[in-house]
Amino acid sequence: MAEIILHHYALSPFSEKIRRVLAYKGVPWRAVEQPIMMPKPELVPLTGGNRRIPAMQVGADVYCDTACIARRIEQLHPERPVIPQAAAGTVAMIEDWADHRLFMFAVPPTILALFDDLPPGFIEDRRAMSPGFSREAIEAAAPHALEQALHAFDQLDAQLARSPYLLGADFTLADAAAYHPVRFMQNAPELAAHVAARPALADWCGRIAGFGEGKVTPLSGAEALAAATAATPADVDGGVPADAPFAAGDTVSIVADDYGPETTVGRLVRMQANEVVVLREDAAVGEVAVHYPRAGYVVSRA
Ligand SMILES: N[C@@H](CCC(=O)N[C@@H](CS)C(=O)NCC(=O)O)C(=O)O
Repeated sequence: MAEIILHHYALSPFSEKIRRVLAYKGVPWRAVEQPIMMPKPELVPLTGGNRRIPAMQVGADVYCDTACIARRIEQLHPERPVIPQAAAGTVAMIEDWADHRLFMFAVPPTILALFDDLPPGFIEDRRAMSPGFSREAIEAAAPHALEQALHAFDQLDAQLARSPYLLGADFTLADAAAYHPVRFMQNAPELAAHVAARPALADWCGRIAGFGEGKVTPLSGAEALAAATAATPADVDGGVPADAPFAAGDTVSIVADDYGPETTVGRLVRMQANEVVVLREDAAVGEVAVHYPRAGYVVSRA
């Protein structure tokens, strides 16, 4: 089986969600360090447009969005499951809350606290993804966002006082999703104090951090592109059901419904309840299959 290549950067909260899953499972992976801002010339040839981090590559199959990435990892490496079958729906609902709601509460206070350490051009770069993103907007949003994040911390703390992980005795993807916004806030000492003040939440963070960095070895962006060029898409079965809004072979475009206007355009090969897959040709890497979750993405005829 081709190796798992994660395109990430250290500070990326969503990458941390996936790094925790890989570390928990003990799955070996290769890490490509991507820039924190555009341009990303060793990522975009793989995704066809999407700049968001992380992206996972397995040969010439490219998985965008952590919801899609986590489910493919679980399929490839079912040992030490993080999406137990009997709780798959609950996991997905907590994941959606954490990735979209808790994360959006974590961003303003954390960015404000770290503002002076941000690289030059960061705000302008992120404004291209989220119109209106500015220091003034962050300052205006931060008090309410922090209050909401602390309310979520209280809920997590109360639950974790009753069970080591959110769904019981074992770590699941629900924990990975709820952990990454909390971990992101811990980068600011004044926000980390809010975690430390909640004993069950702090212990849970310590347990998840304690998985360690996992079996990771670095890979250059050029090597990752070469791996895609050398491979052919392997995860493209499943087809498109007759009642789907598109037919196999239709050219469609895929774009996130929250932030980041970049689109991926390709020929539809799979459209299932949870996943949409297109094939596209790229001058740099040849044919690649690009995978997205259905949830959170708009698919339209290109
Ligand atoms: N829903 C996406 C969100 C990904 C996301 O927002 N990633 C951030 C980094 S943690 C990002 O791409 N920021 C812009 C960038 O890195 O260029 C997922 O689950 O993967």
